[in-house]
This record gives sequence, structure tokens and C-alpha cells, in this order.
Amino acid sequence: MKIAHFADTHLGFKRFTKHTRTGINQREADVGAASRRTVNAIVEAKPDLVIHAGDIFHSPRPNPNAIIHAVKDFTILSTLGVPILAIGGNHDQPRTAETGSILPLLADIPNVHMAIWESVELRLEELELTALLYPHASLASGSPIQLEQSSRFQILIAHGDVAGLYGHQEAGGAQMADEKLTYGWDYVALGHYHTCREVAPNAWYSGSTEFVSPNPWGEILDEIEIGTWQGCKWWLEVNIGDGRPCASIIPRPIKLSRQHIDLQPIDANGIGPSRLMDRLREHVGGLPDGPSSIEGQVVRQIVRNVSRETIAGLDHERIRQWKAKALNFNLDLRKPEKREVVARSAGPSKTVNQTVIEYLEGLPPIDGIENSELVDLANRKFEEIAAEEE
Ligand SMILES: [Mn+2]
Repeated sequence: MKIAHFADTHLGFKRFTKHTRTGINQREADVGAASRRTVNAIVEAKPDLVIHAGDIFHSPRPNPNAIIHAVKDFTILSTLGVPILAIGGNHDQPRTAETGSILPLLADIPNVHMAIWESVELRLEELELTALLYPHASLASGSPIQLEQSSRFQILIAHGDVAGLYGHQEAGGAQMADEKLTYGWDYVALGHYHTCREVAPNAWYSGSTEFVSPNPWGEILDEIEIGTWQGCKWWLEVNIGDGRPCASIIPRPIKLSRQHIDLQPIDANGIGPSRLMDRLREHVGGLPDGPSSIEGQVVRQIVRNVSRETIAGLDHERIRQWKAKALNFNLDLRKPEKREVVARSAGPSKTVNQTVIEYLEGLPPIDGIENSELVDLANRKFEEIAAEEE
């Protein structure tokens, strides 16, 4: 049996200020195009079953363009005439049922089966398969990950975070215990983590279909570190049964609409404005097609230890030209200081909580209050917040 697994399409995601000729945010258009490319590739692959593992939309209240796009994507999938299983993610699910959800609109499309507020056990006789559709809301409410009845094949579709996977990406959402994921399932289709990733031989994240997080650089860094970066995103072709002892997973590439170019960071310590401009010109000019390589691309250049005087003396006209040429040129100028802003650091990212604790620990005693008391107070507050979020 052939299964097509994709996730985290985040339709409606917007970023940067440039728009298409028809007035759509350019990144929103890219994200829609990536979802459509994936859907078309899946239709071409003729699977017996299609899975979307959550976060169809970037927000619980998507704009009309995103809604129309999603209806069309699922209608295209529907022409396959095979079951399409989808679940709510942490992005497209409102916090309360009272808010209402857009997802039932997609659930009404023929062949689509969707779990939004609670898990659904679905028996598909023609495939001899039982699926547990486990949306993010089920994880948050602690609903059990188990089937009432078994069949020849058992699959789990879940949206959440498996502990320990997040490297340079921001974690968020509820966590799943990984022993639940690997036991007894023929395949576990995961959504939430935006990088294609094996959790166990039978449990995979397909990753998002485009860069749809605030930190695409972290996603790329994660992939470089685990050795999977190939300049694209992925959907998964999964084959189970037919005498196989275990699921066989074939990642299928999804072409990106544009490149994300992270130029080598520069340390500007002891360098004046004209030397720094030389280095910047070298970096932009040293790309495969010279400076025109940045045209329409997303570019970042980190410069560390750059003083206010050096910034004032830069060739701002040239920098403006680069900014005009790229879809986004982020010249990330960081002043010399001991503590870097953690969220923008290229190194392993700390959580906000850790940063606050470290800051408090470094404070001198104020008005006789020891900083250990402040640290305790902050830790208690974080625990309260975490308890509320669960
Ligand atoms: Mn997501």
C-alpha cells in the first residue's frame, strides 16, 4: 500500500513586504505554490491513501485567499478517489471550540476525513486499515494514543513535538512520549516539526512544504548538522505491507520558489566602514552568479561586533540596492556586547526562559533582594505558565 504523507503547509503565512503583481504577499504566494506543487506531485504518484499531518493553515482565521487555495488543494486530492486523512495542528486550531474552526469546510470535500477537536478512530475496510487521527487538541487534552479495534494495518497521524528533536528551531506545542509512537504502528505520520526527520524507522515528520517559521536559518542549520540539507523541502512516499517487515520511506523533493542564502558571518571587530564594505561586497559578489544571485532571494548577512560609528560610515546606497534586489536582504548588524540577542543568535538557541534566568543570575543584589530569590520566583512563574499551556 502506498501512502503519501505531507504536513505543515501553513497556507496564509505572510512574510516580508514585497508583493506579487496581483497584490498578494510574495511569501504567501510562495507558500501556496509549494502546497500546490506537493498536491500535484502526490496526485501523480497515485497513492492508495493521502495524509496531511496538521497545520493546513498558518492561523485559525485564515484569509479568503488561503481558504480558497486550501479548498482547491483538497479538491485536487479528492480526484484521486482515495481516502484523505487530515488533522488540526496547533496553528490552524483555535484555542477554544467557541471560536469555531475553518477546517470543517475542508472536511466536507468528498473523500476527506478530518479530526479537529478530538481524536477519531477510522476504519477503512477497503485498505484493511485502522487509522488514529490525533489532532493537536488531543495531545493538549492528554487523550490516549491507542486504538479500540485492530486491523491488518494500523497507522497513527499526530501533530506535536517529540522531545529532544528541536535543535535550532523554536519548540512549541505539546510534547508526545516517543514510546507511544513506535509501538505497534505500521506507520506514524507526524506533523509540527518543520524539517523532514526520522523519529523511528516507522515514524517520520515530513516537515513543512516551504519555510514557514520565523527562523528558516535554524531549519537549514539543523538539516546541515544532520546531513539532510539538499536545498528543498519534502513529502514522503510511504510503502507498507506487500511482504515488507517495516515501512519503506522515500522522501520526495518539493522545489522551493526561492533560495535562502545565509552569507558567512563577519566579525567586524577592529574593521572600519570601508573594510567592512569590502567584505560585504566580496560576500555578495562571490555568489555563483555574482551580485545578481541575490535577485528575488531571501538573504541574511550577520555582522558581529560592529560599532555605531562603523554603521554610520557604511555605503548605505549600495546596501539599499541589495535590499531592493533581494526579496529580503537582512543585514543583521550586531553591536559589540557580551549578551547577544538570543533569538537572532546563529548558535544553539536558548529558550526565552533560560535567557531570563541567566539575566537574573547575573544581576547584583537590589535593595537587599538576593538574585536567587528572583530566580526562584521566575522559575515558579514559568512552571505556572507551562501548566496553563498544558
Ligand atoms: Mn507547523
